[in-house]
Amino acid sequence: MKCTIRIITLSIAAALAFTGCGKSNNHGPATANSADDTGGSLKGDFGPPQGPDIKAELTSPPNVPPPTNRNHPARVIVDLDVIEKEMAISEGVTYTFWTFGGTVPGKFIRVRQGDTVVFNLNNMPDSKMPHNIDLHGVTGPGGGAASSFTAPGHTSRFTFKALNAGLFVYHCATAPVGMHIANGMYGLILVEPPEGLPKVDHEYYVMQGDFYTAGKYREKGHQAFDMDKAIDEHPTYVLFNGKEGSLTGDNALKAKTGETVRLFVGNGGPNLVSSFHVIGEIFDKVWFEGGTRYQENVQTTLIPSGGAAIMDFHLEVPGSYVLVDHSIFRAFNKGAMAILKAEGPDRKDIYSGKEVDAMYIGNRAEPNLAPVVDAAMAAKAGALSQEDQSKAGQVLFAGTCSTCHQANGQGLEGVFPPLAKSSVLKDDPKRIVDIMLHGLTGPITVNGKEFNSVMPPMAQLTDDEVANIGTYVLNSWGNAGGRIEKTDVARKRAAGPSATAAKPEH
Ligand code: HEC
Ligand SMILES: [Cu+2]
Repeated sequence: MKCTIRIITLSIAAALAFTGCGKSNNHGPATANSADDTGGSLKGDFGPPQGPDIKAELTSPPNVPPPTNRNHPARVIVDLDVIEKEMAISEGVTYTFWTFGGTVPGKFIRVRQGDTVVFNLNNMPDSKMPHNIDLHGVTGPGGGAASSFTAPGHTSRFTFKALNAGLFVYHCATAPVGMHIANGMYGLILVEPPEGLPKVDHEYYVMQGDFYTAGKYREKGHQAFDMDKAIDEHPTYVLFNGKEGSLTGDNALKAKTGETVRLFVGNGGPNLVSSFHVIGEIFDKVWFEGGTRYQENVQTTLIPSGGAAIMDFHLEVPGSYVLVDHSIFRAFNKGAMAILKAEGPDRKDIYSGKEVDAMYIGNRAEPNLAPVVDAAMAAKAGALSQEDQSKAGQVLFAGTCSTCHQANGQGLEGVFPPLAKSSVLKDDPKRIVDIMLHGLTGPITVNGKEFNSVMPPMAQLTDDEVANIGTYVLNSWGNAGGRIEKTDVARKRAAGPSATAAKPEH
């Protein structure tokens, strides 16, 4: 069977004679690439370690350690600290993460196939929990888990030989395992094939994870882990590198046109499978599932929970490329978005231009939510002013409403009604709350002109957000002023769709 596939491939390519069959491809069907050009290798023990011990260079995301550049197996010492710490998960939202090395995902580890890895796991004295590590690149029961179980203030050591090349996930496997992973305890270890990977200009480390907080998406303040949401697989956040905005705005990944970029992408889960995609790019090569073979010319690659993939692509056209989980609500409503910024001269022959990124992703790429956080802090201190609310509302309006009603509130002739000097809001200012929560359909006359279209409900907004947007709109563009309080919103939300809001269609 393998033989037949091989013959077909060859005959299409160049009508070559029946030669290759049998001597190669004993570990998978032939694809466009043969065993010779994948940089691939079989399971292998290349003998005892040679030369002096090497201390592994570990990097924090999105950085990747340099290639090992070795032609022999070595003894490599890995020192990894387990640190429990509070960090931002979104603007103005904190979460107590459990980490390998102080970041989510944990430190990137890079070794060579055949290396003997001596692994020291140090659990910080101020940790509250015991932890351990299961590396998917380990051959042996538990992947290191039992041997590395470490109480707070203790250190464990175990040694393994990296027999298989590939990109592997590691994670904590201490009970409750799901909770340890959901709190950020995962990372990647690359076991290079003996000959290394093809050279590229940039290598980056990106890892997806799903998070379960007691509060809603972007609800401010410190958020606790929510076990019920985790069991139900209903994440509040789906993130790259543990924080909304970790790879957008000033933190975007960078490259130049004419360069080749390699992404090492892992998925820590604990629950979701990622449909990983880069908007506006095609992966030239994907080492799917982090294995030895690559697929070519791929749009979206599936990365299972506890899996990884390597993708290479060449940059031709300058601009912002958006990395997303193409299960797309996760990108726009749960944070699964990162940016790769490519600089260089225009290539109008390949792409005409007209930057539409801003319309596509709204404010989600820019970490400019500071006024929103300020308003949340003020509200907490009991000193929220109408001014604070308006400033926060302006930022939220830009991200949520301006696509249709436009940044200047003028709407679009015949399609989206104006919010500026709105006659609807003049008659009933608080109706804006109903409209945001429940949407609006059917004929409506605004400033003497009739509209008959659909505004979808914006139920994903928190009560604070609705109050702030409403206050902003009422105090902008010649509207009559006034203020929407959070309690107004809570009341309307509890009351359900009123007569003024969208009615379900029958
Ligand atoms: C996807 C496009 C879209 C988005 C996004 C949107 N709206 Fe609307 N909005 C509409 C449409 C269409 C109507 C008219 C619906 C109809 O014909 O019944 C409307 C009507 C309104 C009205 C009543 C008419 C008027 O002009 O005063 C208000 C108020 C309003 N929207 C506020 C908002 C606010 C605030 C947001 C952001 C939270 C928002 N909209 C987001 C499309 C949108
Ligand atoms: Cu743990």
